[in-house]
Amino acid sequence: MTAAPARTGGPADLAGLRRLAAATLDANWEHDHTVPSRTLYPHQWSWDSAFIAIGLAHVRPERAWQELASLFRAQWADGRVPHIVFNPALRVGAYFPGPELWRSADAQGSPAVHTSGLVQPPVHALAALLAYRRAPGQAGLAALHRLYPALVAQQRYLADHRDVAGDGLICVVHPWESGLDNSPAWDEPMAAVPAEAAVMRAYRRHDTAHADAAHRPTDLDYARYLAIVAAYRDHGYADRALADHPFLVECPLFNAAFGAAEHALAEIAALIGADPEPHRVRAGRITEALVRRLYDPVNGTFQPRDVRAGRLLGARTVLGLTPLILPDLPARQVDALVVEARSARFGVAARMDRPLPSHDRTAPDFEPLRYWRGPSWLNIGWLVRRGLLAHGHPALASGLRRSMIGLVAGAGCHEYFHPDTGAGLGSPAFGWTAALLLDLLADEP
Ligand code: 9WN
Repeated sequence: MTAAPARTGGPADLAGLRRLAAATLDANWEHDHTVPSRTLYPHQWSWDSAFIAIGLAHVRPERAWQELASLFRAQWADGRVPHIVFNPALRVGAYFPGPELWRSADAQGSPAVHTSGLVQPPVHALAALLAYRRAPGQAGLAALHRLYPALVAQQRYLADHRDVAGDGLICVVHPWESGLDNSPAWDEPMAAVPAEAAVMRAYRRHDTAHADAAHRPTDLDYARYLAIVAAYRDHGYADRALADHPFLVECPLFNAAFGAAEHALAEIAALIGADPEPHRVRAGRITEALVRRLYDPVNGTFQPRDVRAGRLLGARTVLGLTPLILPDLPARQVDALVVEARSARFGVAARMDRPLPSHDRTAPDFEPLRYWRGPSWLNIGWLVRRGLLAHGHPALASGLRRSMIGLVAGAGCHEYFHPDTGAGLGSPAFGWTAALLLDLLADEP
């Protein structure tokens, strides 16, 4: 198999890549936020906006703050930050499922604008901190002051409403909340959700009109996605009745982001004159719960927990590596994750011959073209690289960085990439790919 393209040598190449990424973010800017993609995802997405703000801080810092501010204007009264904020100017059918399916206006505490009722990994406090570090100054500090209470409320919503098992970890109630929608991690709990692919005949999927259907979730996946949305929506998106909800999973990435957010909030609190201590205490508790509940000592990686079935899920996906972003992850788990990252399953190396896949490339259900079932994604690589740097593995971090830059150099700012050839897949001109590339280019080695 061919390596990820290595056309990243000279400064001219790098300057060209920087221009491409900045132009992509400019082209996706929509009055007060950035769309992930003009074709596939024309509204505002929660964790996309966080990653995008990190990139915007390099080129247009004022937009980084606008990006986060516009997202948090759609925060619900209970503190949840919705995973989609719909742009009212777009025609019906611009994205499926649109506002008519979510019906957020009928739910208590929803904002004036239409949104989904789900959340996504809380990477926003980290994004705000990194944006500030990249572009410090009065405007940034004022933005941190404004954002801090909203970021605290986001964490409080999760802690107070989503710790369904009472073990200190957050449950995702839909695969869309994980951000890795059709990851093999969710195959088991999804198989238990009653639905038939035929229900999709009643709807028009928007994604398969813009991307190859073979690269996207299946109709049966979508039928189940809709069934889970309906179950949540029909309870007014209230979390009281979650014990009977059809999908309840503790995800390692979501919970690692939840813990990393407390670490970031501690630093933000110190910057704006608030008390960092409660954030440090909470961060420590989250890391401890993650290790206790989701670490699998036999496989030496983190696995999601199916709360309904009461057991760890077996698929060995890239989700398992992401707790590396926690600065206080104990050495035993760090060492195990480094072994897992370097294994043939994920191939992280000082000189990588192929990009980091989203699923164990030795597994029988590895699919190199289908979305989160194999392809390589920049946001995940960016998180894993941060973790490797934080835990003293600069050579591996540098190999991963070069591999990610090589992907964009070879294929452009695609949504995801073929995990063997590096070919661009999904949407071209994708927001977080452009944004995180800017961050990687600025952050040597
Ligand atoms: C559903 C916007 C989002 C990302 C997710 C990614 C994909 C949506 C979809 O696109 O999800 O939320 O329609 O497939 O899986 O991580 O935030 O880029």
